[in-house]
Amino acid sequence: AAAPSRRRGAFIVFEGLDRSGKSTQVQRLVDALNARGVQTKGARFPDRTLSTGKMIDSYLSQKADLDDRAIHLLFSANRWERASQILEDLRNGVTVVCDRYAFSGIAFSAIKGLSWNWCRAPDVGLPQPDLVLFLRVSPEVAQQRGGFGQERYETSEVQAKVEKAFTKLGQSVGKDVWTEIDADKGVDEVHEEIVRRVEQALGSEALDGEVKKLWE
Ligand code: Z5A
Ligand code: MG
Repeated sequence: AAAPSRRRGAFIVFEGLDRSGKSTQVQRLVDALNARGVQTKGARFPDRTLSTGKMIDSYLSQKADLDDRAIHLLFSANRWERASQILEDLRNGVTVVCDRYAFSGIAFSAIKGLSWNWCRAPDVGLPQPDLVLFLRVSPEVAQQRGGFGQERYETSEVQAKVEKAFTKLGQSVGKDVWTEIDADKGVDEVHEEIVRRVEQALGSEALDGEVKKLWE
């Protein structure tokens, strides 16, 4: 007998500024989906456990300096190191919820003056998210969640520029994929809003077809 047709998993990405609550909400969503029987795994970028991740970690913690282009390519390579695993999980019906992705890659490099197209090129062809949840936090609220850490990019100047770049990225991928979430609210309220949006994505016909390739 023919095997019953099975829908693939959904690829859900979280983006947002420092302390917008991405890691908190990724964990909440992974737990909530698994609890209701939707097999789900978490992922994160940069993945500091991968070989490229060790160099990225040295750069972010300001132990090492790298050329702007070199670090950009490392962040992209870090995603490619994980891409085949993500694709395999999605094809096996597992939903993948990911903390940051290529949009962070472009935003943080473009603000240094590298061209938009140059920044985008190495990520072309990666698995395309079915849904990007952009957690929008206001600077005042982020400030209340604790001061900036010691890592590179953790300054209000950088965060303000990155915010503009994210807005442009959202406009470039379209409203069916990119959704903004008001992340000034409490953890539970934000989680509920996310679950509503994710339920729509899980019901989409897109999950009957192949995973698309980003920007191809
Ligand atoms: N980067 C790059 O340049 N290129 C790339 O390609 C990629 C990344 C992928 C490290 O990222 C840096 O790498 C990052 C971008 C760059 N630089 N910056 N900025 P990371 O993911 O390792 O670090 P991060 O995400 O920026 O920082 P974060 O502090 O982990 O933020 P978060 O995950 O969004 O927030 P959180 O840990 O869930 O929450 C922060 C605190 O607020 C915590 O105490 C929570 O308990 C609290 N919280 C969370 N939600 C709420 C609500 N709703 N109310 C009240 N309090 C809350
Ligand atoms: Mg985080």
